[in-house]
Amino acid sequence: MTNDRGQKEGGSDGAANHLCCLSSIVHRHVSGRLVIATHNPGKLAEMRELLAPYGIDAISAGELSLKEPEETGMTFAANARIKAQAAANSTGQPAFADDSGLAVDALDGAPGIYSARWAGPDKNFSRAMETIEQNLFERGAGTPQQRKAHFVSALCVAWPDGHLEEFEACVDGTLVWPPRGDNGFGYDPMFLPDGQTRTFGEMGSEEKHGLPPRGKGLSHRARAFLKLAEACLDRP
Ligand code: ITT
Repeated sequence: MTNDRGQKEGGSDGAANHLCCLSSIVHRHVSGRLVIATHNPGKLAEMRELLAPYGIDAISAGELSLKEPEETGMTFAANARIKAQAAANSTGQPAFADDSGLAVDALDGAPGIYSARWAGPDKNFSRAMETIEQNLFERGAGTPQQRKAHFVSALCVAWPDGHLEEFEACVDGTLVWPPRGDNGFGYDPMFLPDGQTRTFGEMGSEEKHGLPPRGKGLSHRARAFLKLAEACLDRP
């Protein structure tokens, strides 16, 4: 049996299982030019910052006038794959995509994969945060314990030959109201990561990423990126 990455899986045959284990640990190295398959300027800036120390020549979907594919997946990983594969196929170059969002426990994981859509066509995240707050109010979620949430980031690098590298991570936190800080993007001003006193909106990007050597990765995107870097990038 092969999975959707073209890798062998399952089966009772010992050799096949051995192959399966090997294929899952053999990662493809990322070097040279990488298309950043996002149309979100906040995300683009963060992805560029994360890649900067690795000597990757990053070019954005916007600079290449790539069309935004429809995100029809039901998971973050599926949507990251759709975006990376669409960009790799239309440019003939490896492409890097992030699908991410905010999952609120008291809202049964909403907005989740629909986090961008809650901001409407004009991408109004003040309104999206108000919508979340209104929903929390209607559910009587007032205490910090009732306002737990996590950000998720699924990263995918896709090559035109079909090879995929996929990584996912999250960061837990609490939603504050009113929102605090003007830094970052999206829902950052209402997200207070566990163990911190400042929201992502109050942090500079260095603090939000929390990368080594000072940190172990703080934001969902930085944590997923560290997994990618470990598997596919040369040490800076
Ligand atoms: P692309 O698909 O072009 O990359 P997008 O904004 O539509 O851009 P997503 O579908 O992944 O991207 O939507 C994720 C949304 O979740 C995004 O618009 C943000 O509002 C929110 N989000 C993700 N990561 C975030 C972060 O680090 N800080 C704040 N909000 C974030």
